[in-house]
Order: sequence, then C-alpha cells, then structure tokens
Amino acid sequence: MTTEPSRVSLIVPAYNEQEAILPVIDEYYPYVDEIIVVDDGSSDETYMRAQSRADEKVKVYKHVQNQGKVGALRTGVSHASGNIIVFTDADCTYPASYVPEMVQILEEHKADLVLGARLHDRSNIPLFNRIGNTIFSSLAGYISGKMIQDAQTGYRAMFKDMMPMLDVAARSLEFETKMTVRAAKLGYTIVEIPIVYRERVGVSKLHPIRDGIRMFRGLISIAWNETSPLGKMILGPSIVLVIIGLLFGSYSLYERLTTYDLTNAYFPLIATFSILLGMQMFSIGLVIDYLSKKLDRIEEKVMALGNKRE
Ligand SMILES: Nc1nc2c(ncn2[C@@H]2O[C@H](COP(=O)(O)OP(=O)(O)OP(=O)(O)O)[C@@H](O)[C@H]2O)c(=O)[nH]1
Ligand SMILES: [Mg+2]
Repeated sequence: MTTEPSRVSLIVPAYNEQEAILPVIDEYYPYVDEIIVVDDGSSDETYMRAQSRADEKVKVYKHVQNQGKVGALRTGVSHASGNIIVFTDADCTYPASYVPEMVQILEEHKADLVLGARLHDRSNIPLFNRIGNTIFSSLAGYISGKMIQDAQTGYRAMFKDMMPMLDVAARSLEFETKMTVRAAKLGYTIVEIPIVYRERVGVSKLHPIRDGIRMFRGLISIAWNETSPLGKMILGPSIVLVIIGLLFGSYSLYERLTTYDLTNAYFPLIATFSILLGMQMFSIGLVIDYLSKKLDRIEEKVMALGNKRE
C-alpha cells in the first residue's frame, strides 16, 4: 500500500485525566513521531497540564464541550500528520512499549488493524468489565466469523487511510467493539498482540450497564448492516421462522403444563418444523454472507492491482 517511511501519530483522548495525562505523554514520547492529545471538555487540569508539555512533537487540542471519546478520537485523527495512527487511553493502562511491534506488523502488511489485546494481568480490568469483555469479544467473534480475544481494547494501530473504512457510527465506548467487528466482517486482517494491562490511574469513565447496553445494540446493528444483501434475504426470513417456531412451541408447552391438554395438536409440529427450517436457512445465510464478503474482497484486491498497473 504505502512505500513512504512511516510516521506514527499517537491519538490520546482525555476526559478529566489530570493525574495520568503527563505520565502517558512522557511514556509514549520516545516511541512515536507525534502525540495528539484531545482534551474532551475536561473540568479539571487535564488541558493545562498537557499544554505544559506541548512542543513540535506534542500537540494539544481542546473541545470546549464534552463530545465523548469518539468525537475526541476523530478530532485527533483529523490533525494527525502520520501515515500510521495509534489510539491509546489517557489513563496509564496501556504500556507504550508495544508501539514498535504494532508498527512493524503494519509495515510488513501482516495486518490492517493491530489490537493490543489485554490478555495478561486481566485482574486489572474490574471483574464486571472482565465478564462483559469476554461476552462481547465472543459475540464479536461469532458475528464476524473470526477469533477475537479482546474486541474492546482502546489500544490499536492502523494506517491512517484505513480510518474511513473502519470509522463506525458510535458515541461512546461501543466504538472499539463496532470497529473491530466491522474490520473483521469486511475481511480486513486483524492481528492481536497480547499486552499487559496496568491498573488505571484516576477515575474510570466506563459505565458498565449503560456502555454494555450500547455495546450490545451496536453489535446487533453492525451484524445486520455489514451483512450482504443476499445474506439478509435468507437470514431475515430464517430469524422470523425461528421466532414463529418458538412462539408456537412455548404456547403448546404452556398449555400442556397448565391444562394438561393441547387445543391444537399441530402446534408442536409447526414449532419443530419452523425452528428446524429457520436454523437450516440461518446456516445457509451465514455461508452465503461469508462467501459474498470474500468475493467482494477479492474484487477489491483485483481492482487495486489493476489500478496499480495503470
Ligand atoms: N468515557 C469517556 N471517555 C472519554 C471521553 N472523552 C474522552 N475520553 C477518554 O477515553 C478513554 C477511555 O475511557 P476509560 O474511562 O479509560 O474507559 P475504559 O478504558 O473502557 O475503562 P477503564 O478500564 O476503567 O479504564 C480515556 O482516556 C478517557 O479519558 C468521554 O466523554 N467519555
Ligand atoms: Mg481506560
């Protein structure tokens, strides 16, 4: 893709992170070519403290009003001059020492998206978040058909020109999960490198329930939006069939348990038939969706090769 020498821009969204922002800047300083801190309308000293480190390498921007993490990341990317961008949190959780490995993987074109997967020292992720992380990563893996161990990590690297393809509609912390699933569904290569996750400095901005619900809704919407039209034509009716089967089935079961009788002897039959047919169609839909995505990717690659030759 790119032959120019790499220039690495680090994007650091920061919302009320006065305790952690300077250690984060200092830790990443030797590893990157540019650090872009985006203060997201903090009410503490985050901006002032970050500004005290501003130089030709460290650039600090400010949102007058809080826009959420995604807004801060987008502002950061829009100011980035590097061809490679790395996202990290402003809370000292992600060690900077993994940047060279992430960059190398991108430069060698072994991945389109590199994730710092929090697989070591998971005790530093609060228990509730750890459970959520496991559930959402498995769901993300299932939806995208790829094995993903940490879909939510905020530590990630990509070529800047990938950003339009991987930017997803999101307001908050569901952004990362949606981006990972989108990348996987579109057939981009994701490489996860296991990282140590340190204990957070300062107060967490994560609301497990609110952000969990958003993440779940985000996954459902991305699962549907990124499904090919042909896949949707088969998956849509198959889901309806399973729901119809479940309704007939539960009605019959309820009747059998309460009145010890069945008003309609065909209901259990309809239930079994609908569920089985629905599940068969669902599997076919998944296979068709996978194949059409693969064909799209091959077409994209052939077109890119053709453009290069011209
Ligand atoms: N949640 C949140 N984070 C923001 C916002 N704006 C910027 N951020 C930054 O986004 C990063 C992610 O927030 P965290 O609180 O670390 O969320 P997390 O990493 O999922 O949870 P922890 O494990 O507690 O760190 C931090 O660097 C925040 O300072 C915002 O409006 N809301
Ligand atoms: Mg964090």
